[in-house]
Amino acid sequence: MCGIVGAVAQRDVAEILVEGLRRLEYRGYDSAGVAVINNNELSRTRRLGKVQELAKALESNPLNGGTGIAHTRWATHGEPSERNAHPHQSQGDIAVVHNGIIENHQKLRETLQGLGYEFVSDTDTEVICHLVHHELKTSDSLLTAVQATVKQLEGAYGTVVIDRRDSERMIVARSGSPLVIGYGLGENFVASDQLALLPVTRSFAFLEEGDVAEITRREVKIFDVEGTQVEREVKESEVTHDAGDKGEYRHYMLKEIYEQPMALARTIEGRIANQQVLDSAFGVNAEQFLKDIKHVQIIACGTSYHAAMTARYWLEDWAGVSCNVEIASEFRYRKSHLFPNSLLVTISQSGETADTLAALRLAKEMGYKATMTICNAPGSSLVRESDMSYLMKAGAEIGVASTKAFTVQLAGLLMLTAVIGRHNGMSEQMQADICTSLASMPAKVEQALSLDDEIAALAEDFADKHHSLFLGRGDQYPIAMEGALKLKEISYIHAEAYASGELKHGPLALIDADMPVIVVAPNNELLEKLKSNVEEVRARGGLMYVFADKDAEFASDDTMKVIPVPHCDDFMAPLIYTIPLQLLSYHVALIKGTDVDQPRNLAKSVTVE
Ligand code: HGA
Repeated sequence: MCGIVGAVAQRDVAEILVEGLRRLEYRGYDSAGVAVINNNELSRTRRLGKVQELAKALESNPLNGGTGIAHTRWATHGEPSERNAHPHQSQGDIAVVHNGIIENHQKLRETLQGLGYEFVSDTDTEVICHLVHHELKTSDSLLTAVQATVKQLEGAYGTVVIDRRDSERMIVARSGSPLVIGYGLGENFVASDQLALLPVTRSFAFLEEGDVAEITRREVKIFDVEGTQVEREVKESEVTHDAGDKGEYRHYMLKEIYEQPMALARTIEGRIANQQVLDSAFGVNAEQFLKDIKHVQIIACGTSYHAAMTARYWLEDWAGVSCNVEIASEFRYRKSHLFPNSLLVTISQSGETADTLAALRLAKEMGYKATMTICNAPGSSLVRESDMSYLMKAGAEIGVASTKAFTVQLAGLLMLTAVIGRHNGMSEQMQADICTSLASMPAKVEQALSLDDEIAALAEDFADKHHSLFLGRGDQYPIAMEGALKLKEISYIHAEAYASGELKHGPLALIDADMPVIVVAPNNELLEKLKSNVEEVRARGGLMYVFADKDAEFASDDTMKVIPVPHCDDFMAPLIYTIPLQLLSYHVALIKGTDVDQPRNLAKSVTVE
């Protein structure tokens, strides 16, 4: 969330900074701003709204200067407004951008006000720039002033500080919110994600928790939490897919929905041999970690949580281990019980999800036998801090509503089921069947995508609706949850998901002709039970949209539209039934005219708790 970009160069950097913000905009888009130092003066431009508004302002009034910082915001403290947009300033000397939340901001604000500092925004961030300004009165450098400042901050921050009187450097600090340094030729950069800097460099070093760094054109000095100078490995970026471009697609979300066959094929490739999923899919030492696992605890948020919920059915049904799934923000703040031989699995597209990362750190303290992450970002904090990682090869996901990351997570979790199953006596036949299913997923997803036109027509029915209900059973229940989440995220239609056996325990009361009911109905062992639930809805005048296997024998009539989904096996069914639900939410959002890629109030890569 929120995007940070900073640069120290000999050339003017404003354009580089704004291009960086464009690439990070999906992480926050309520306001944007840039500040540069020119001839020892700070100039700043901020705008409410998207980066495009900032770019327009800079076109008419360009900013010159070789040292600068920029930010695209997802507000946590203070409404989205120009006044609250970053960079924030102190006394016209110091400028600061910040991702995260300063939890003790109120107390610091009062202290600083007592010292004569006047606050002009409602943000927690503003305390940082005044504190740095104050500390500079007794520090010998900007670096030491920032080091003294961060010692007083509670909460989370990725922050970049510049001082107009010292225009050759920027000081950056990380605690709980990621920052990456980009090394150029005679110029250096910082950003909250390497994606922002790909046009200017491919050499990156990730800061670790507690690091403070001093960046000049020629040099980067990094200090750890104790203040000791340290080296952080500089690596060439593995990001091959430059996601800056939507290509022929109208939205990133649609592009990413259509990329799923390719993303799945890439992710599965090289991870199966002799009809078995290789332990090495989860890292070099995975076999040693995985062989005695008897319990799996999965932690995730949002869409990743739905992938985890699906995997719980698989791990318990097929791999013979017990499995609990919990939302990260709940897990981290309660006492949970550690079962013997437990594996902790985190799932996160970005690898930086603040709650999930905190849950991982807690689990390590608790003594889990091993930790694993399923993640789409190779250098991310979750990957670096876990014993094992399953790297999804989905490519950058820019649409705020996750699509391809979800289906690739499901493929990874099915692979994990096969590997843990093998260590717990899963038959060779079942392992081979899973491998066959994995190999045929890309083609089957392609078939499901051909439902696009039919679903676009169906979406018209939803344009005037305010509520909807999604139903599924077994491992399709989390798919119903994911379908409901997609619809609410991008079309703002209230959508709830229920395990259909629960209908009679309450939600049936909601059924009427204004409440469309979406049902996912593969031809599995729960089909007859599901059919009874469908009849319960029909008997109460509900309007249903049933995504069903052609052999499931549902027929369209006045109260029910049946959309035939390509026949598929049980291993891939949750993944395949996800596709039409993604398309449905996309087309409903198009009709409603909402901002598909950047829905209101949301942002990608949730780096605040
Ligand atoms: N707390 C700061 C930064 C918010 C943020 O990092 N969002 O992802 C603010 O509200 O401006």
